[in-house]
Amino acid sequence: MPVERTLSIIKPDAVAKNVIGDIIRRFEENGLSVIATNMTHLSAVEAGRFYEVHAERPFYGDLCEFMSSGPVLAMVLEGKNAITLNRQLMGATNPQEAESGTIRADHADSIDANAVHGSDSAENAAIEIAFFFSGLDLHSH
Ligand code: IDP
Ligand code: MG
Repeated sequence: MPVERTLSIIKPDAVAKNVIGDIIRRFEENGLSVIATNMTHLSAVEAGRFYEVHAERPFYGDLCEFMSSGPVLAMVLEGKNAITLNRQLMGATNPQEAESGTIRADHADSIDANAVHGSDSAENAAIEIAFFFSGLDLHSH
């Protein structure tokens, strides 16, 4: 399995619930390393740029408002099969459909306030990592 990098975001709902540590523990216990972090509070415009692929979806406005409602923790995760592994640890977008033991099953309240973001492909991981980080900020270990 290839070593990959992926972007994870702990969303405003999970930051507010004080479960940053629990989420990072799951990543580390499953073989992913945190190689960059950035706690930031996105503006609605910045959230809109990040989620531009969803601009035509009916929930886009609500999504941008939610993602700019409080601080988030953006991270780069590195490890074997990191993109798919992170998506597995996250669980389904709708927490009611998320497998038990996943981050969203345990910490998400609804399909919009769903605790975490994770890149869905290698191409999007590269774009999303570059949105938050420069190459100088990535520290493999
Ligand atoms: P993902 O986060 O599991 O990759 P996407 O389909 O890429 O899911 O959607 C991006 C984000 O948009 C979701 O995490 C969720 O916060 C929000 N979202 C997706 N579908 C809906 C919906 O039907 N209603 C409200 N919000 C949604
Ligand atoms: Mg997505």
